[in-house]
Amino acid sequence: MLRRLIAASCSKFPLAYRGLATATTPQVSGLSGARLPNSQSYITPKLHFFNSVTPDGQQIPTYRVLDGVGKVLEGAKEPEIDEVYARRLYEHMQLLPALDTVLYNVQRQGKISFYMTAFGEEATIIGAAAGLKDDDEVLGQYREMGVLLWRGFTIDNVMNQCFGNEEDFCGKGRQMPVHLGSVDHHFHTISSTLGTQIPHAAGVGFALRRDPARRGKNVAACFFGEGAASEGDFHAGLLLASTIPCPTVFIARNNGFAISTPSTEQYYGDGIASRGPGYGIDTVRVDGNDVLAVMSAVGEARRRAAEQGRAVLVECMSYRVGHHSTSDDSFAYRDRAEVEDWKKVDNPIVRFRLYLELKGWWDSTAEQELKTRLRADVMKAFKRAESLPRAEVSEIFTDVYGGEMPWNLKEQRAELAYLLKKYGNTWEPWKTELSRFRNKGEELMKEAK
Ligand SMILES: Cc1ncc(C[n+]2csc(CCOP(=O)(O)OP(=O)(O)O)c2C)c(N)n1
Ligand SMILES: [Mg+2]
Repeated sequence: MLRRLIAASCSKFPLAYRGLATATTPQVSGLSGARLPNSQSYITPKLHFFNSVTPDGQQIPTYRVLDGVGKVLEGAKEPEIDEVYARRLYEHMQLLPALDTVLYNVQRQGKISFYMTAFGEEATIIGAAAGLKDDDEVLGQYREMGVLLWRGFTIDNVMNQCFGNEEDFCGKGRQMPVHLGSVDHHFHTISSTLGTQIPHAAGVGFALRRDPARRGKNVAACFFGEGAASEGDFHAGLLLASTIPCPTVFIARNNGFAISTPSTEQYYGDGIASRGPGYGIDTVRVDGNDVLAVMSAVGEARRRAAEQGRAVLVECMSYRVGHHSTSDDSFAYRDRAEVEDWKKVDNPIVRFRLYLELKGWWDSTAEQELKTRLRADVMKAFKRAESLPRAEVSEIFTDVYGGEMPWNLKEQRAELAYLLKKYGNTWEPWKTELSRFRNKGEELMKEAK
């Protein structure tokens, strides 16, 4: 009878209760070796509470390849990369602060509305980018511009998006700066509503698994901060990805802060990594300031995810050296000295440079040349982006819906056309604003009735 009941419930709930279908006849008794009906848990007479996923009750260890001065740790497996590849990693790590420094200041001058830096997280972001395949689908949070740059997204593309000019192919100026996206680079458009990308990434992984052309070849890679992991969407996403299951690599950037809230106030357990085993997900914690460790861990995570069609979780430990965004002053909630110490004591860029120097692949001349070149490239792109007009005003109504424009947008478009015709050439504030757009709103004015 019990068996028939189990079989009936299995056919109703084929996914979540699949484990029941294979369970042997339940033997709930005090005998050793007995099993409960829906679990492989063994029976014990000892009353034992636990609060750790490690057998010895210690915190989950942190995987590292390089020590603090760029030497390979004894017993660590050094990734097989040649000089060209190692320099490419380093140049991309250096490109991030080159862009961040200029764009942060450009925002301060009022030329762009907003900006977010990746100071301190260069190894996490570039290492993860290198561990993935360039056509894996990436769903980022907002600090992962480096993944796009690694995939060939240009400095001009970044500048155009931040200025929202007519060459901003990510969103034609309709998104805030750093809310990047590119179909060609398999990088889904950023939505900074925290956590939303996490269940989406489970769905993207599922879609990849269902596509015969990409099954076993590609994974979805989902980045999020330890703060975003406090959202319900984190739990929904991981549960979904583990039960369906989906080839999704979840990459937690644990940088110590969610704006002013320190990570210690985001969780009481052992970071984000301890949650993976709760969902039956293979998990690893990595030194996020060690680019080689991140690259190896994410590389192995993606291999497992693609091969097994299952989710994997990687927690990268780092420290957010910059302010949260241009809307934040982090010295209101942390000591300046703490930040200065982190920059010196564990700087991901310096650590990797020391590794390159030990290999004989880098020296101070190369360093100087790189910094000069990057600065020149960034400044050139900045000046160009600043000089370009915004897209036509009418673009505000395009691209959200496919097919015919819905009636409410048609109405709004007609109303704006009427207002532009009435005030656009006479009222000074509108005139000035319109001068920044291609064709100064004329294409809409012509439609005015
Ligand atoms: C749903 C939601 N709640 C609050 C915010 C405001 N907010 C923006 S970023 C942020 C902190 C996120 O911290 P974390 O996930 O650790 O990422 P980090 O900024 O450290 O990279 C908060 C609270 C938001 N964008 N979305
Ligand atoms: Mg954070």
